[in-house]
Amino acid sequence: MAEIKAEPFAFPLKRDQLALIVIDMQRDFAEPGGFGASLGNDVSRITRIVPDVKRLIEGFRDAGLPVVHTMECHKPDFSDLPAAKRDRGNPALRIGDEGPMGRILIAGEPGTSILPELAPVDGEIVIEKPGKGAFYATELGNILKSKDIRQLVFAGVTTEVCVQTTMREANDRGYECLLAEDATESYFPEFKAAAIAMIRAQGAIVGWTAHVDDILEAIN
Ligand code: C5J
Repeated sequence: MAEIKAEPFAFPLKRDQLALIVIDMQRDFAEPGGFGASLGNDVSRITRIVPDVKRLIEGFRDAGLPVVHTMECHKPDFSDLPAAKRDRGNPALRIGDEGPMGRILIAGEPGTSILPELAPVDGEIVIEKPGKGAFYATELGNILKSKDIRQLVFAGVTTEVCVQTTMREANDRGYECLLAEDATESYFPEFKAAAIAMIRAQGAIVGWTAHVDDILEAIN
């Protein structure tokens, strides 16, 4: 059987059931003036993974495999933004406030868009999600079901928040999940390391982790 070199053991690859999910590679998390920076984070940590995320996306495109992009964002009238989320933390700019790249994490604003280097191409699925998990209040589950996708490779940010939440949602829904270690990042290196350890602990209790090179070698 085909496999991807992974931890804690090889990932059993079913190529015709595989898709890539790229979580929230948005300007608001990666550029000065966005949401991540307004929370006091060093956003340069996020931009450093862009070349590896790009290689992974291009590898899936070359292999003819589906690529799904997610964007964390809310409706301009806040109807999908609970007060508990807007009020959380102590940011210089809250979700919905006007910043240098438009209203923070609001659909259609410049800062909410995906980084231009990683922008979706025609035919790729883009999921706008109001939660941390990409299955909550979106069509993602139905879309994957309609394409008979059963295995998911994950990339994007941040490892311990939206990436890990979506992996856990996917695991509970029966998907086999693999995190691309060098194509995900956190503002906190210790949280990234902990999330990776948690995901693959206890015999891949949430999923597997692997390097981009090993994933690309297996799918192409
Ligand atoms: C956060 C995300 N960290 N995409 N969002 O607020 O992980």
